[in-house]
Amino acid sequence: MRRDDNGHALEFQQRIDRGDKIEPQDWMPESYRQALQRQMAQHAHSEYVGMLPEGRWITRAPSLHRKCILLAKVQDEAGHAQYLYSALESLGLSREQAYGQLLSGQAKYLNIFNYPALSWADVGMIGWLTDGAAIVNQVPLSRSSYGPYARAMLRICQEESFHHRQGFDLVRKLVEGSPDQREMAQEALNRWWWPTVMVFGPPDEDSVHSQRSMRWGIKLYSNDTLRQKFIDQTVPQIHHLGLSVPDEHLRFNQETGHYEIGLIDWDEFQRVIQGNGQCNRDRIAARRHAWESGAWVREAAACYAHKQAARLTERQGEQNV
Ligand code: FAQ
Repeated sequence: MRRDDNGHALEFQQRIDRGDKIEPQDWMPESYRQALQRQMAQHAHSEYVGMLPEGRWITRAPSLHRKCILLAKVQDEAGHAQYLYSALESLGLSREQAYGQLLSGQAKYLNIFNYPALSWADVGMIGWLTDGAAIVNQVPLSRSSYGPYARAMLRICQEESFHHRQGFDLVRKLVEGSPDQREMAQEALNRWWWPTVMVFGPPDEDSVHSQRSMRWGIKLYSNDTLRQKFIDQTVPQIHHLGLSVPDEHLRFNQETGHYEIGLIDWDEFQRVIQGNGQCNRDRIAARRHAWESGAWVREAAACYAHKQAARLTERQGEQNV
């Protein structure tokens, strides 16, 4: 770092500590830019890949009403990816580069989207648990230090909150239904509970990026803090529905006022995020197919933009004569 940069870096940290927002045109340390790019790209890819597990249920939704809700939800996730890819462009990472990182496996996306949605109850679990976890994680991110990221989060969280409610409502309908439907809900909960608890990332002592990201206000709370918050708010909801948490070690600690859970299988988490989960290959293949079959749209849009720019230059030339 040059001497000038040291001065800049100090001033930059002071701005963050004061709660100022950093905007795209502002000076920022290269390592801040890269840390943001990594987290925001992972976030954008999660929204984009996250459409796939539920998406396959759109044609099989049990009623028109449920189909409309699911269609709207999946479209919302596509919109979230759009906001985040745009916010990433403001950091100098183009869409082509971002997709390239996703398709080559260089960039990660959330572990949870590498599990299959096997029954209709899974659609409810994804909305209730995964979107529930996303809200716990993302509401604080709406106070993140990078302006475009924080502003994108405001809108995203409002929509995620609708997703969370529709997931809860779907599961509630099932548990109020026939014994088979209730069993379907419990079976789905058994499969989704642990992967959702893992969504918050590795335990604090193994989290590589947390300390620096928190110092820079890129994330506001540690992985374990948010995981605990999610558990404390979700376990009572599970009990309210008459379902049980698939964890024989779960207990409520009267002294701390928090739930304690059994051991998380971090080997499974590592396997999944390294690309060896049940659906990793299918997810990336689906996204590669979408990228390749959309090539003609990108070419047409670029050609149109080029023609528009040429027309504008021509008109300006005529006015100057
Ligand atoms: N999955 O040092 P840390 C949604 C990686 S989408 C996969 O603790 P950090 C929409 C991490 O990247 C919601 N990988 O990392 C939807 C790093 O690897 P790297 C998306 C994970 O960044 C809902 C390594 O492990 N939200 O809801 C995971 O400080 C329903 C070490 O980890 C966000 O992305 C994981 N779960 O903390 C759609 C929130 N956790 O990069 C459809 C923004 C960690 O060095 C249906 N992101 N890793 O190779 C964050 O808050 C943070 O990035 C964390 C991870 C908390 C995810």
